[in-house]
Amino acid sequence: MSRTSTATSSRGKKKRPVNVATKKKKTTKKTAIHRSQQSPKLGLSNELLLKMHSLMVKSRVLEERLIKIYKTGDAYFWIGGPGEEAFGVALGLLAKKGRGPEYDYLHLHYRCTPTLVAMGMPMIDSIRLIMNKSTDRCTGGRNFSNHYCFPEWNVVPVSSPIEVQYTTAIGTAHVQRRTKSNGITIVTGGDAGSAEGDFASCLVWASRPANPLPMLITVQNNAWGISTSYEGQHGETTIADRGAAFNMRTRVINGNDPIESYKALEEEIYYIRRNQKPVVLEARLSRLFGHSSADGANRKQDQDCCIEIFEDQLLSAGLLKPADIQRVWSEYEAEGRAALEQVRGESAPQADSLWDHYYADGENGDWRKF
Ligand SMILES: Cc1ncc(C[n+]2csc(CCOP(=O)(O)OP(=O)(O)O)c2C)c(N)n1
Ligand SMILES: [Mg+2]
Repeated sequence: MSRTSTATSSRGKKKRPVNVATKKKKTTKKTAIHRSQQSPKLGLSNELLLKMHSLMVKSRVLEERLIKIYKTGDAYFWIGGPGEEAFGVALGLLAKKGRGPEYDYLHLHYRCTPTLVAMGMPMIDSIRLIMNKSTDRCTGGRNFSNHYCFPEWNVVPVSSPIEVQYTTAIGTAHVQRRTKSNGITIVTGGDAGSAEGDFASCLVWASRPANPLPMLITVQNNAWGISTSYEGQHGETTIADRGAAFNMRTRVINGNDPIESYKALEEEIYYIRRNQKPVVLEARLSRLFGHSSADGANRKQDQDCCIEIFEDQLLSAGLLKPADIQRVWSEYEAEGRAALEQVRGESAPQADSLWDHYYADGENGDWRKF
C-alpha cells in the first residue's frame, strides 16, 4: 500500500501490521519515553531513532512534493532519492560537516536528498532548485532537481553525467591525505554506473599501497540502471567484491534498514578516519518511484519501503504511536506546501547572470571579457 506524503490519505487509513498485544502491554507500562535511553531491541538510542525517522519522513515528503511540482507543470524534470532514506539519512548524520580538508567531502549523485536533509538542508532549497529560481543557492536556478552544491559543507556539485564523481573524489581524498587531515572523502553512486571506467579508476587510485586514500566509496544498488536490470549486467557476485581485488575492506548492507545502515556506516567511517584507508560499501535498497519523471515517477508497489518497515519497528518497540507518526508526516507536508507557495512568487534567473560562477572565487566565465 502506498504511503504518500498526503498525511491524511493512505496513512490515516492504513491498517498497520503491528502486534497489538505487545504494544498494549508496553504502552500501559510506560508513561513517557526517555529519549536518551538505548532502545534495548533496536540497539540505538531512542533519541537517534526518532531523529532518523523524522528526517526520513522529511526527505520523503520533500521528494513527493518535488514530484507533484513536476506533475503540475511547475518544473521540467524530476529525479531523486525516495527509497534511499534509510541509507542516505544515516550517511548525512555521520558526515563531518564543514568547509575545507578537515571536514568530509561529499561527492554525491542525484539521489542524495536524504543525506542533505539530514545535514540540515531546508526543504525550500530543493524546491528552488527544481523550479529553476534565481534564489536557488546551489546553481542560481540552472540545474536539474537534486543536483545540489553546498561549498560550505564540502558538497561538491552533483554531476548529470553519471559516475564522474568517483574520479573527482580522488582529488579531495589526495588533499586530505597530503594535509594529514581528519576529514575523509565520501563518494556515492548507482549500481549501473559502476560499469563505467571512472569507478574502476577510483578503485585503483584509492587502494595504491604506497598511497592509500581515506575514502568511503559507496554504491547504492537499487538493481536498476534506467531500464536495465542488475541481474543481466553483473558477472561479479556483489559490486563490493570488486574492492576485494584491490585488497580493500568491503561490506554489503541492507540499505533499506536505517539501523543497520547507521551502525555499518559509523563503523566504516571510524575505520577510514583511524586508518586512512579506503572502504567499498554496497547498500542494497529500493527505487520507489522509478528512475525519474522520464518513466512516470509513480510509486512502485513491488519495492520495499524503508520508512514503512522502520515505522513498524518503532511502533512495535513502543517508541511511536500511530498519532505521532501522523503528526510527523502532517508537519512536513505543511512545511513543503508553504515553501512551494513562497517559491512560486520568486523570479527566474536573468540572462546577465549566465556567466556567473563558472570558476572559483566568483571569476566570470564570459569569454568576451577575457
Ligand atoms: C555518462 C553517462 N552515461 C549515461 C547517462 C544516462 N543515465 C542517467 S542515469 C543512468 C542510470 C544510472 O543507473 P545507476 O548507476 O544504477 O543509478 P540509479 O539511477 O539507479 O541510482 C543513465 C544510464 C548519463 N547520465 N551519463
Ligand atoms: Mg541503479
